[in-house]
Formats: sequence, C-alpha cells, structure tokens
Amino acid sequence: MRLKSFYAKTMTEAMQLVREALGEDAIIIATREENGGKSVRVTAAIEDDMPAATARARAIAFEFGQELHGSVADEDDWLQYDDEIDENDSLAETIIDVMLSHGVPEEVLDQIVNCAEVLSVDEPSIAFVGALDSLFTYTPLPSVPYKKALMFVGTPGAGKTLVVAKQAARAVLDDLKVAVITTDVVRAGAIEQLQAFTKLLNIELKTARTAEDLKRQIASLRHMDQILIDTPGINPFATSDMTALARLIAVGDIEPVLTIAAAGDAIETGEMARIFSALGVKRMVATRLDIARRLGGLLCAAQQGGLSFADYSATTSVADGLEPLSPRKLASFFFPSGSDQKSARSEQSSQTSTSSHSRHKTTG
Ligand SMILES: Nc1nc2c(ncn2[C@@H]2O[C@H](COP(=O)(O)OP(=O)(O)OP(=O)(O)O)[C@@H](O)[C@H]2O)c(=O)[nH]1
Ligand SMILES: [Mg+2]
Repeated sequence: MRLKSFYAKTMTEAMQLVREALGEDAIIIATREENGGKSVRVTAAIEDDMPAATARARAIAFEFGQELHGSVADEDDWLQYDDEIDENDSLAETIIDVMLSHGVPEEVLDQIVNCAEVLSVDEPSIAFVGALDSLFTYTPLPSVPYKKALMFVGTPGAGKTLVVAKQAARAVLDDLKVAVITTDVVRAGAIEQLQAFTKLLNIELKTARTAEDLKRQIASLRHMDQILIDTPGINPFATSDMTALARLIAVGDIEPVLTIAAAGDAIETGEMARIFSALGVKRMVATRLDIARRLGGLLCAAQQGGLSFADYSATTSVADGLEPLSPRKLASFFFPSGSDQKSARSEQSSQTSTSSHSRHKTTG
C-alpha cells in the first residue's frame, strides 16, 4: 500500500486530487479540517509494488523494534503483507483495545486503525507509530532564533506559564537572547508566579496590559532571538474571552501555540482545539503527560483542530523542561516499552473489549 496526504480548500477538491493522483481504487484512510476549517487534509492509500510510505513505516518500525525488543528482528520476521487477514485482525484489535482504554473517540480510532492496517507491519505498536506518523504532523518549538513571538494560549490551568518558563530556560541554555512578556495581569499572583522563574533565569519580565501595550513591547524587543508571551486562561466557549485573545494575537508577528492538558475529556479537548485553531493556532504543547492516563484528548485535538504536535511537558520542574513529541514518543505513551508493555496490555485488554466496536472503510 502507498499512503499519501492531499491538501485542498474543500473536501470535493481534495477528493478530486486523490482520484487524479491515485485513481478510482484509492481507499480514503482519514480526513480532517485544518487552518480553522479553511482547508482539508485527506490521507488516501493505494496498492503499490514499492510503497514509499510503507518503506518509511518500515524504517520507523525497524528503529522502534530495536527499542522495544532490545534486538532487531530479521525484516521478514516482523513484516507481514496484506493477504494475512488474521494477522491484520489481531493487529487491529490490539490497537483498538489500547485506544479504547485511552478514551479515543470512534472517528479518530477508525482513522488510526485503517491507517495502521495498510502499513504492512505485523507488530501493533509499530503499526501504531506508522499511523501516527502518517496521520499527524510534528513541529517542535524552536531552539533557534525565531522571527515570530510565541504566544502560549489555552484554558485556565493548562500549564501556559510553566511552558513559558520551560521554553525560556531552554532558550537561555541554548545561548539565545530571550524576552518574556506576560499579558496575564489580572489574576492575583500571576505576575509573581512567572517572575519567580524569570528572575532565576536573569530575564526581566515585561508586562502588557492592553493590545497596544503588547504591540509596543514586541516592537521594542525585535532584537531578541525569541519572544515568549504568557496569556490569561481563556474559556474557548465564551465569545468575550476569544475576542480579547484574538485582539492580542492580531497585534502582529505572533504565533499562538495551544497549551493543552493531556488528561481532559477527549471530545471536549477536540472541540476546544477546533475553536483555538480558528484563531490561527497551528501547533500544541501537551502538558501533564506524567499525570494523564488517558490520552485520547491529544489525538482528538490533533484531529479536530488540525493541529501539529509540538513539545510535551511531563514534570513541574522547569529544569527538566520540554521535549519534542515525535510519532515514536507519542506512541510510547500508548504502548509502554519493555516489561511495562506486557502488563499494560493485559491490564488494558481486561478493561476493554473490542467485540462491540465496528469500523468502517470508505472507498473513494
Ligand atoms: N505534574 C505536572 N504538573 C504540571 C505540568 N505542567 C503544569 N503543571 C502544573 O499545573 C499547574 C498550572 O500550571 P500553570 O503553568 O500555572 O498553568 P496556566 O495555564 O498558566 O494557568 P492560568 O494562568 O491560571 O490559566 C501548576 O501547579 C503547574 O506546576 C506538567 O507537565 N506536569
Ligand atoms: Mg498562567
């Protein structure tokens, strides 16, 4: 199977592109809106003699297999092909069990399983990595000078201030000139909370009380390598909150980055991501990966908001900072490696059952 993603303004245009490139036999694996609903992405598969996406999945699988099992199996040991229906069924069931235990909603689950099934890999954890790689995008936060100011936005308590502190610490360690501005000037103790971190890093914390103020601050900090902006917690379902945030983002040369707590309800997290994407958010930082046990919300946010995975936070310690999320890293939270893996799997399969779950393939 060959996997390919297509981008277009409308679903009709995207389907047309799929047909032109892959023909009538293409199988639609996944669809999602991007850019706040202004464009769509369609991932489709077609039978192929020497599939590029499968080759990529093999490469990832090879590396991942090494980590999972401590030794590399002969290629033929872990690669199975499509006519092995039984292998594919048990692969799908294992992935479904794991995703159900993480509260992944059916729409997202179906797309991941469909994708995993066409990758011609027989180890579920590896097929899962391949599916995460094919379906989602990964754009880590910059560790070099960055032209746009990075504004961390999200719901109250999502971890925005800690992410700003962590990114600032990383920039300082990378010998970058970093400036930190906070627009969270109303909540009691908000400035002091961030100041506790910036003082340690020897950074002067700037405050911006209005959009005009923020514009001036950014203009005066143009010589810095990175400008990081903290914001107050936003209720995405309150128009007044969203309007105020949109005003801040609109002052120019700002990239809003969604900060999202990993353990939220999956469907609600997806809805929030969708709303934030309408403000121009393109990537997200996931926090509290150390506390969360159900990560369906993260997959839902990527799917519903068309968002790219940036970094993740799994500690309150600023020094331990942020790590980029890759397909492999993300998959490792669903399929713990080594000895954890067996016990996690048996625990998960005793908690969930696939028998009532139905999946659909859409042909294009
Ligand atoms: N264990 C753990 N705690 C975290 C993580 N990220 C943030 N926290 C904690 O979550 C709480 C909220 O973090 P903040 O950074 O203040 O969140 P915020 O989004 O700025 O909150 P508001 O400004 O009130 O909207 C704090 O106690 C943080 O220490 C994480 O990755 N792991
Ligand atoms: Mg805060």
